[in-house]
Amino acid sequence: MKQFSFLLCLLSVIFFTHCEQQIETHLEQFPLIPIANVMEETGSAFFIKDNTVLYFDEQDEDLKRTAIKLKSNWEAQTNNSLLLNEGIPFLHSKIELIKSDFDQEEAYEINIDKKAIVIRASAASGFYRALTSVDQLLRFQKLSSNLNFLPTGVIRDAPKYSYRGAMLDVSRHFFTVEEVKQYIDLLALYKINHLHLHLSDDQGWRIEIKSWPNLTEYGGRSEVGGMTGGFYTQEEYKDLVAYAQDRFITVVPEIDIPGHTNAALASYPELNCNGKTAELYTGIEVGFSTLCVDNEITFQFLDDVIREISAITPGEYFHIGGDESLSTNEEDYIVFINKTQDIVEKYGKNVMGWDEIQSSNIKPNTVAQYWADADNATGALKKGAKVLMSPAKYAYLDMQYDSLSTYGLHWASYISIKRGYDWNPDELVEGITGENIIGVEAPLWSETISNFEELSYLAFPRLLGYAEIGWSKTEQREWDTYQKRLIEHGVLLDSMSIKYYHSPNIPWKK
Ligand code: TNX
Repeated sequence: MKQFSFLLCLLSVIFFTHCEQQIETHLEQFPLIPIANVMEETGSAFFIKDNTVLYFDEQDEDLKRTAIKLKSNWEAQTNNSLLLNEGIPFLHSKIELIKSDFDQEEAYEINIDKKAIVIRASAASGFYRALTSVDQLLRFQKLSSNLNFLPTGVIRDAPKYSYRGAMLDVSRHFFTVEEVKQYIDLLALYKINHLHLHLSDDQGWRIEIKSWPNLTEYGGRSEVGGMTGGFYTQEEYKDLVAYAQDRFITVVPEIDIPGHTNAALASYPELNCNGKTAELYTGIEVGFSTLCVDNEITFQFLDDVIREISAITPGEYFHIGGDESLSTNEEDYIVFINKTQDIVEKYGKNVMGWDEIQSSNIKPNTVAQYWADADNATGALKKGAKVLMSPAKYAYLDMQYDSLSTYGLHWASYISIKRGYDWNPDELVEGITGENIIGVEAPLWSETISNFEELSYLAFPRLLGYAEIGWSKTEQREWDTYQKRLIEHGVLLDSMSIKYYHSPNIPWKK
């Protein structure tokens, strides 16, 4: 019998087919994060060989773009070449990209059988999300030193929410373009599709405004604890936006007004009610600064800032902050938000703002970002707006894990990895459910962190949980099975040299 199968194998080698077909595989056990809606295994293996051929319609730009990405990732992960629409079909195994109808742009399906991998989606973003699943499959196979095959079966997947975001505060401490790009790569791996950049605050102004150069020349020089700071030129910002866009991540710029404006007030005396420049600020108090509603120039300033940033921002949202304006009186606050939303509209964007903005006459296309006050969130709904869920008690990446955490604050809560994962946006605030919620965003304020390693400590691994809350169906989410997958992602993060927080509550692999 043995001799017979040896002979058979030899014969099949001669005829270019494979001998390894006996391997038993378990696609369903793959630790995908976010977990897919459907994963069904068929138990065999697709063998990864040199010269696999990727078939796609070259007339279709979405498919072309997908093919180029898949080729470079496949070759980097597997060390095997992937040919684009060339070679002899029945000699080589194949991958195929096919446009099909799906209800959602980001939906996709991956069919793996012994001879072929077929990826279907209706849009480039759907194909991209499929590629990140393939990427995780390849990475985990590699980690198990089995990267000569992939398990067969079907993955059918689509996001729960259309908006899955991460916010990074680059004002309290500045993060370089390279650091932000590194963060973007990781957001992409977990199917996050929005990066909200908190570009201005009391401690520093971080984006070049050509008509108001002192904002960055002077107001960009400070940060919490000192005078290093930094800022992005418009060219650098455009580069970041393009880098994110290439990963189907939309950048949402935030200019926080009317409070949180000390850096601007320190840069231009005319923005202050008393006409005197403020001092640069390097502490971490909030609520002491405000723009001056009575100065005509204030609204010229806002017009210039919003015009310049909107012109280099392809995404639909402009975030105007609006939080903790404790030094602005209520009437002035309402004037500020009302006038500023008109400017945002004039430059073709939709307003996003922290939940406080609902006290003004917000428009139905506004998104209120719920962080602290449930009444504000429901108030926004009454005005026809939608809500983005960022509850500080569950979703703030800058909250400490526990009282021993090296970095972070704890004014809202300690947020263990489990607490960060184990909540449901649809059930958190009475009256705010499904269709009122555009999605989930995990903000990372940077009072206590100043470089990528410190950022990683707070963001990882909790960010993976927010990615799953935003993408996966509630019925699919369950802490015990999530924890098992998370442990595998600990190994994956290690392999990428990402220093995540090794919570002692989780039995990580050594
Ligand atoms: C509250 S959340 C703030 C930020 C701070 C953060 C620290 C929000 C809209 N405002 O200004 O950085 O707490 O956790």
